[in-house]
Amino acid sequence: MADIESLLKEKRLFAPTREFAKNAYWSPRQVAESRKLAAKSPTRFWARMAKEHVSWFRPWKKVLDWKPPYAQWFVGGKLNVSYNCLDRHLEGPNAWRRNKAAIIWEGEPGDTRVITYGQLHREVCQFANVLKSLGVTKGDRVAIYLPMIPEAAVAMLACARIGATHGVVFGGFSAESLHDRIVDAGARVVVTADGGYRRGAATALKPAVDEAVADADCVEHVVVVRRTGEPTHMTVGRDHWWHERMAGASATCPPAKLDAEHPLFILYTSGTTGKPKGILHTTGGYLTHVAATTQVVFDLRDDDVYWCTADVGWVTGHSYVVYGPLACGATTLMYEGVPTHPAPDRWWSLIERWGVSVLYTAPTAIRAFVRLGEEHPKRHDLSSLRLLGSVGEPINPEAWMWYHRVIGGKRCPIVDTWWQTETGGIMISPLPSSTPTRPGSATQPFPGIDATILDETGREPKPPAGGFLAIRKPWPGMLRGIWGDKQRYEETYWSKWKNIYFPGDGAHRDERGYFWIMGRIDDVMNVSGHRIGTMEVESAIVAHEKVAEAAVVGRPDDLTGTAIVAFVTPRSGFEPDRALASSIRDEVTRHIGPIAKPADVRFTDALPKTRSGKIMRRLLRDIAAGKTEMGDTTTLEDYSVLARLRESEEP
Ligand code: 7RM
Repeated sequence: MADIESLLKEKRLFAPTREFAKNAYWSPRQVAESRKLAAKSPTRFWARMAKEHVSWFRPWKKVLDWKPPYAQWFVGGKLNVSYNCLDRHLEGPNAWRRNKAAIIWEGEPGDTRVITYGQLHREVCQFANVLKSLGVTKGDRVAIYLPMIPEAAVAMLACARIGATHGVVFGGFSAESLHDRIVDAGARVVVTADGGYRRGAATALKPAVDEAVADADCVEHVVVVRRTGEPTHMTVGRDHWWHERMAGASATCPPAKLDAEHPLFILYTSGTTGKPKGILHTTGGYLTHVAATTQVVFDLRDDDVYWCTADVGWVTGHSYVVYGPLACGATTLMYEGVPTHPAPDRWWSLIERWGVSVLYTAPTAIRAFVRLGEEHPKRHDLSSLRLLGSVGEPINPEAWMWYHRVIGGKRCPIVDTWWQTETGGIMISPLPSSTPTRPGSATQPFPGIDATILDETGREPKPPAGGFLAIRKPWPGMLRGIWGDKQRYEETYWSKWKNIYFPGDGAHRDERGYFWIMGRIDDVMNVSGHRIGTMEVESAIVAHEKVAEAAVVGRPDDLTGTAIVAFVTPRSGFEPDRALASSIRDEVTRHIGPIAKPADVRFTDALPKTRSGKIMRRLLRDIAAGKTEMGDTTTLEDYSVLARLRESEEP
């Protein structure tokens, strides 16, 4: 049952260039040494990372206290995340960073801000004092509901400075979603803005906050950043303008000396059923994991301009826009708006103008750019780029090759990084100086991460083979629980096998032992007894020259148990006709075999996605099965897609 067949045959291998290996933060020798140390003693390896990448006020007494499924890392250690991201870049040997850009920000309308480490430190201290003046103390929760503006990072770091636990809620979520998260976390303060810019227009945020807090008794104050300047209703006594409060705030605020296990943030992630889970992360282990992986996986150096395109409302924004890069003393770029405003080349223009050297983005964005055509990136000088990253979904080999050729100019290594909100940081990824990459594979676990594949009974099949992804040992960035729901934590992640973490993903390991993540296990289809990952069929379909994007699901079938249904978006300029449907089936047969040939090919101009770009296959399954009642659709990016999908049919 557990075997997930891998039918894709991707054999291309891209070795790191000698040039890259020579200059890397971790040379191939250091990679080999780290792997050796981590294999022998993961705790000694992580202790080394904690010493190298994090500054401590007081050293820990014990690296790991593991009472399954509860881990405590760096027990007895004291530190502060905001000190690590700011103060330590202003003193001692790194004092020169005071005037280095910490954040380069560009608003959608084209306004820009460059904030140095010295300035960021000042703003964070001031806002920490604003929070204190509103009665926020250590352990209190603060909700952050902001667009992609620097104040989002300032608010997060200010919470971290005084030991308040933040809960960032993506600015695209509705008032109802915001309400549920505020109430579940018991937030005393909400930090928001009048609005932000998206697709060329000012979109209001404050009305959603007013609605969300109307019957949320826990909320005492709301702080509002003025971003758009649109008329905004303020409730006297409860609501305060950010700029007014900041004007009177002192810029002196000593960082709280916090326990390594002090709660840093709660981030909500939707489960397959029921209400969203508040994933809890703490201080010392989390920072060690994200600082080390940022430095090593992205090969970050002081002269890099690093751009992770994720929103701060998503875990990637926490770990790899804010905490990881700032802990490394790097320059991190933030962009407020959509990739296609005012024109489809906005991202490439940003990269050219700011000299971005490391780009970290999601396959969904890459596929959207493939669809828009190469002429847009081709108009720009992208030669500043030296490393590319991918996260969020399996990247199909077709998109990988396009990223490599068109964006990376065939010279940049690509790190395909697998991880989750729950894991805190990167778990499986190439190390750019050393790992030969294969398009579509996240390759190998990071040192100190004991990842493998297991079957239902906990047996480890010998590669090449498929199975459930499993993490056998605790790691520093792991979630410490689900806020307020111990039982759900134990059941969701720790009940499949004894003392082994189950991420919910299926994976295949090839003859090199490389990992090929097949996505959520609920996305695996069983066709005539063959377990086929949706991702493989999608990869084959997207390899068709006239196809931009595809999502594949199963629907019940009397004969085969499950029949494959493909929802396909053609590239612009190509007719969605019968000839195309039939040549798509041929393409799948050629790449995988007739077993994977879709029974239905339905053309559509858009697919239902979450706001972080993941395809909502659950909804497609309902549509494919002809259901009209949909489950939870609150995370859907664009509601109108559903109606159009229901009408899509085989030509
Ligand atoms: C970082 C993030 C987690 C889920 C995870 C997977 C999928 C993420 C990859 C991937 C294949 C990857 N956090 N996923 N990265 N699948 N290759 N490189 O995305 O909590 O929002 O999602 O995303 O299914 O379980 S998340």
